[in-house]
Amino acid sequence: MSKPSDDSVVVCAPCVRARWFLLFLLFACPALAQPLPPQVGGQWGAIIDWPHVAVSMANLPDGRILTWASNERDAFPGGRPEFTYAATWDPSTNEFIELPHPSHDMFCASLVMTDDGRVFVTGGRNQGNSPWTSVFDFRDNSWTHLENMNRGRWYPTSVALPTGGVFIAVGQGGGQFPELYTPGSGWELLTGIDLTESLLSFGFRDGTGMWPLMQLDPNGDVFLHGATPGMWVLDMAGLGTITSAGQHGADWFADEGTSVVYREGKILVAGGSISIGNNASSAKAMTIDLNGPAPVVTAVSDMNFPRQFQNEVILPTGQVLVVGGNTNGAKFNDAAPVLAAEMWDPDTDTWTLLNAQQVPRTYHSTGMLLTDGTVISAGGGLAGAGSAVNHWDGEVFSPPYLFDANGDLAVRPVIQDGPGLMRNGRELHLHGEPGPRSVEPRQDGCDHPHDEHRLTLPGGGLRPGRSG
Ligand SMILES: [Cu+2]
Repeated sequence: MSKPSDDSVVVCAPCVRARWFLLFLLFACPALAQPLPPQVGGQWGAIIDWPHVAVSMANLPDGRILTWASNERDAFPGGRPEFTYAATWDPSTNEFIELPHPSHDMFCASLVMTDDGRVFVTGGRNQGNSPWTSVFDFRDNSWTHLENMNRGRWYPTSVALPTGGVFIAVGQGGGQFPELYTPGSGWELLTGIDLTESLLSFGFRDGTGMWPLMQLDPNGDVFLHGATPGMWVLDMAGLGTITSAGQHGADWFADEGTSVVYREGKILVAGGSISIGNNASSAKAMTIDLNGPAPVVTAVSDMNFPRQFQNEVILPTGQVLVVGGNTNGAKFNDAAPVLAAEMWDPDTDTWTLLNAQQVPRTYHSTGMLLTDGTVISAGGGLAGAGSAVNHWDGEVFSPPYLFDANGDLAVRPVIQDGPGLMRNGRELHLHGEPGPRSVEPRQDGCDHPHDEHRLTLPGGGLRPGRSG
């Protein structure tokens, strides 16, 4: 008997509602969650107490994770002395080292990793929109001030450039001109790049002009792709130029959604709001391919859940893991969290539902890949003392690839030798057992989730397992 065609299936509104209700029971309601086997749905670990609400997070070259909150561990009052509660966490020992910044409140600053492994932090807010620039050096656990930016910036987006410089744009107080940091010569306003038409004309409502979605393109330029309707290429040469690359045409508003470079020159944008006027979350996603003469935008499958404030993590397999977020799009609000993780496969354009975490990870939550192939999902809140939406904790997720067909921990491949240092554009040679074909030499910063980069190497995926 032939299979009925798709259009022979009548989908009624109550059926759709019933499907959503079942999904909710299975994945959004922890008391009723039916965990999938670990080789199918991954596995969440125990709750790890954290010394503050981890609003910002960076991974360090030695495997530790650096996080921070603001001038309080669970709040961000203005007008205080400049100070930030910060700490490193070592996943291998579960040891925290408190490393507060004594003179820069990095609350909702922007951060990137420089190619020497330092965390480069710009802006924030306390005594006003902050012009401060700080770097954290993992080698001696030090915070150091660099030269101030020309403008104070709160909620800016910064992009690390292959030249070693850092680009930064907008943020509250930042105005229409971005800035370029050049090692040795400091910050310069790029007055050739006026962001009025692309960003500021849309106002700062719902963060439209803050945390713009920006990624490095294959030419070393900055590609601006939202959350406003236009796409733009920003060239740093001289005082900079901005060139329109058309409209992405998305019929949703990706503000407070996520943008990640999942392959060379290919961006995945997912979630955010339904529209500028409707802040409820969207399940929609699209890819933007920057490898040709013009950006190619493709609508891809919807996520299983609408999400906003979620975190996306590029896995060593090249798949994209999505954790947390909420469906109502409300800030400082855990009324409608999405607890189930899901994973997008770029080869098949499918979103696979995974097991549910215990704690809502909504506004001000963070997530990142760890060096052993697991993922940390932490934070959420910073809503003031006693607030139920403050989450001073994190959870580690072991993706399905860490398990064998029986659900036991898989055998971990061993890299036998390789270079201690890898430079942009150079070949990397590794020898390993049982023959890894690609690695994940990435470093990230994550705050309000919007930037993550993956250096893709030709070949398949290294499939790590957990040792011990
Ligand atoms: Cu914030």
